[in-house]
Amino acid sequence: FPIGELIKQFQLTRILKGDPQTKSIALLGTINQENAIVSLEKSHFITDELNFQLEQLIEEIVTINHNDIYYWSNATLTQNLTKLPSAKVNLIYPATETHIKKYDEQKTHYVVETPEMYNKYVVPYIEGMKGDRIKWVYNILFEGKESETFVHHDTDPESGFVLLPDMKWDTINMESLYLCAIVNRKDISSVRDLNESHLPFLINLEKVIRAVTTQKFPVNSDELRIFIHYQPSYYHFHLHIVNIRHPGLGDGIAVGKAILLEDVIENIKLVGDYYQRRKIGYILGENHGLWNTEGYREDHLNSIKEKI
Ligand code: M7G
Repeated sequence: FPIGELIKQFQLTRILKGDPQTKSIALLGTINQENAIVSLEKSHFITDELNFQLEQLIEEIVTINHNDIYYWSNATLTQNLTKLPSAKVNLIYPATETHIKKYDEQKTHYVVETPEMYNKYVVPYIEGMKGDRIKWVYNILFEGKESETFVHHDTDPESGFVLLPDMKWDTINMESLYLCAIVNRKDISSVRDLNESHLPFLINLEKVIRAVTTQKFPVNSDELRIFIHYQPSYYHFHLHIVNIRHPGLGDGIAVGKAILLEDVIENIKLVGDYYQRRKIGYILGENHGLWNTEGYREDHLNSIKEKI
């Protein structure tokens, strides 16, 4: 597995973003003169492994100070690559401009997208974002990539999908369980494409995901958050399946980005063309391709005018 070799060659260009809340950092650099992004995230505690033996968890400890009944200190923790890893390290190499922009620190805006804005700006944007950018999706669906990790694979071209560990998950800590379901069909780019004709498909998807996930992992059905993103990074229909205890990295689970699958189903049940007719609000970074599309910003400002 070459990631260690690649990381050794990594030459730092600059820090893209650091987040003390998630204890993560994203670095831009080069490997063999090509751009690379390394993201590091410190691991959460795995309590069942430790069995709550504090002395096993703490390797070295030094007092900072104490006052009355209060003590504070710094410590190093026991770590173990297979059972107690100290960090999760992800690499994108070679990284494209789109990747760099996505991981870079940037100002964000709450955009209210009208159906007209969707047709005018988002549809052409989506077309440009297919192809090479979702190669990893087709690798999983049709080329057997990551197949050793599949939790579920139904090859039916209409109703089938793959359920597998998301690259955000360390695959060890159940509290941060994060799976990704990728559908075989290629005709759904985002929630905007979903209507009443998709109801049986979506209902079945949710049912199978819940059944398989709870069978395979020590998690109950009412401990799962199943959602999609709008705007997603990749315009091939997929779902995020996450332990409700996990607040997620960054804004992945925040309103203004995540939409519960159940909400999608219920909304479409009530109004078949709900997602074609309504305005949809979302948080968008200034580096996003849409924000930099001619006319988009003006239309966004017009669409929020009535709210101010
Ligand atoms: P998204 O909502 O399109 O974008 O979700 P986001 O990255 O802004 O959340 C795509 C999901 O697929 C994310 O949760 C990614 O972590 C995950 N993902 C992306 N890639 C490139 C891979 C991959 O190659 N393998 C796996 N297993 N998951 C991936």
